[in-house]
Amino acid sequence: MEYKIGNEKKLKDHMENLLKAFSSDMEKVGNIAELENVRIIYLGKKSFVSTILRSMGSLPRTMKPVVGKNVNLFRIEIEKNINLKEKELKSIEYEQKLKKEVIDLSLPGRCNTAGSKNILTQVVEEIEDIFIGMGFEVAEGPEVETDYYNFEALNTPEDHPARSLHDTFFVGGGMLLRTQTSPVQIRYMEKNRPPIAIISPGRTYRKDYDVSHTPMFTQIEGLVVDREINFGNLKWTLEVFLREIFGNDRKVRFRPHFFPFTEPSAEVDVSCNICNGAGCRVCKGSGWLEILGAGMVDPNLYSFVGYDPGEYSGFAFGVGIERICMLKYGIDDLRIFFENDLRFLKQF
Ligand code: 2NL
Repeated sequence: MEYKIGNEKKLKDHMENLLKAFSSDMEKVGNIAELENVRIIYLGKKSFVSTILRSMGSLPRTMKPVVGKNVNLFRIEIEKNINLKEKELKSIEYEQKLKKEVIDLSLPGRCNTAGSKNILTQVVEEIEDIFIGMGFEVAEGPEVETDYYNFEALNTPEDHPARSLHDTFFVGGGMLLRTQTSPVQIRYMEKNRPPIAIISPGRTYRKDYDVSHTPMFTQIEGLVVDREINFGNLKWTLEVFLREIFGNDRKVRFRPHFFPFTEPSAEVDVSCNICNGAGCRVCKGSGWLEILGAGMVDPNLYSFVGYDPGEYSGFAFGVGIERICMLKYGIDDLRIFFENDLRFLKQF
């Protein structure tokens, strides 16, 4: 935009024309991008304002204050209008954005369902808490075991049915999947001297599959060894445990049994909570539910871990968690614990 400065009148006329053109350009502006174009035309590097201010140095001395004052007023007027317009456009754009992004508060929210612990884990933790409350420690160990820890050190002779290929998963290299968690307790006794009171929860494995057996199941074993531990201590401990888990009104009874690793041994029943002892389908008419196996640790075992059987005695027990869960919650098929059906799992 070439411009020759004449006198003050000519300069003012020119600026008046420019302002008119500016006003009509501004009327056509509909958005920020268009406003930016107008700003470049009237205030940019090649604009009248910039060109004339750049050439101030070459003006006659008398003209300098005149041009400077008028052009600056002109520039301020243009800037004021552009800034006003910018504010206005921004608020319009903001309003439009708000209208477009309107939130419908009546729409249903996105649901994040929280996961939960498997019922078996919940029951294991409940049992752990009961025994921790009685001064027990929780011990854990490997699921892949040696024949020594799973059988030999547990007084299970070579020809015992529990050692047959039928029951045990052998994984090669002389290793097997533990059939109970007692190996954990043998390992614990090797490393610790009495007094000891431990429980060992964990997964165990046997080749079995029907409504009351799965090839993997969860077991908690317990072991107490000290001076003068007797069968009365075992009875009291298990009665406290069973009343805590099944309710205070349940009766507990001990029946003679056999295990290779305890002598004497017992199976322990609680009174049936469904028929209250009268006899029903769940307790098969007996009024009692078989819950766990237990006994006094066979003194032979102490020779494997270096305890003196003349000095120490102890008791041990083993309980299947799936069975506890089934009886506690009235579940009649054990396999459902491992099928990962959310309709089942979500109930707990
Ligand atoms: C059952 C029976 C039982 C044991 C496990 C045990 C462990 C050691 C020494 C002696 Cl280290 N005994 N464990 C004792 C009696 C019974 O489990 O029916 N389990 C489901």
